[in-house]
Amino acid sequence: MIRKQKIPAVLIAVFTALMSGAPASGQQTDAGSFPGQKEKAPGADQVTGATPARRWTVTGRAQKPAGPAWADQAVFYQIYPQTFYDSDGDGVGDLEGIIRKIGYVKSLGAGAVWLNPFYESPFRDAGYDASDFYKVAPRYGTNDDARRLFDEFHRKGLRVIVDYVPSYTSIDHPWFKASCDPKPNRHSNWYVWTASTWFPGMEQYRRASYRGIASATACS
Ligand SMILES: [Ca+2]
Repeated sequence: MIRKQKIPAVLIAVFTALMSGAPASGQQTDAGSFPGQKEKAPGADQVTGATPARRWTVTGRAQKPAGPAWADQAVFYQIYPQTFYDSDGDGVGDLEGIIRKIGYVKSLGAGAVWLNPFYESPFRDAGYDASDFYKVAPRYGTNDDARRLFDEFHRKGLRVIVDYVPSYTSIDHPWFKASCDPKPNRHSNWYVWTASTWFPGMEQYRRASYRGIASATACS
């Protein structure tokens, strides 16, 4: 059986709080519905964490979080490192390639760039499945390259935001591996452990996701 969407419980609680302004945990939010959901059984949209005392409700709604004023009017240029510019000819875009194209990005009128994930990852999910948030994936370069990239963008007057998704990690991340351990430890409840991540009304998405996917076990 596929283990899907292993979400660090602590982090998703924080994320939920940031998005909704609600307390980080231990409080129910208003129930909502998912796209395509025609009817909802009572309590069907509740996600229960690893301990009964910690419960969250996924509403499908979010409020715009507070952010810097400049972001409201900024023109962003999105860069997915892998397919942007390959500086060394190995077939994969890289941070050095991005650095070399800063002038091009600025010439387009952009005032900021949004960098998709460039962290260490097994790349089973386009790099969003980070296995180390503190290390640049070797295919993209080094941590020093990242520092130089930020410095160069700033030197040319462009802002940089990074795509950091703390509510999701690779199954190769040490936190997840520790959470798999049946022996209780500090990471045991960092992920939502459930028999199914699907809710009533989401059958169409479940069928689409499972189509053509072989069975796998995340904890092995
Ligand atoms: Ca390259």
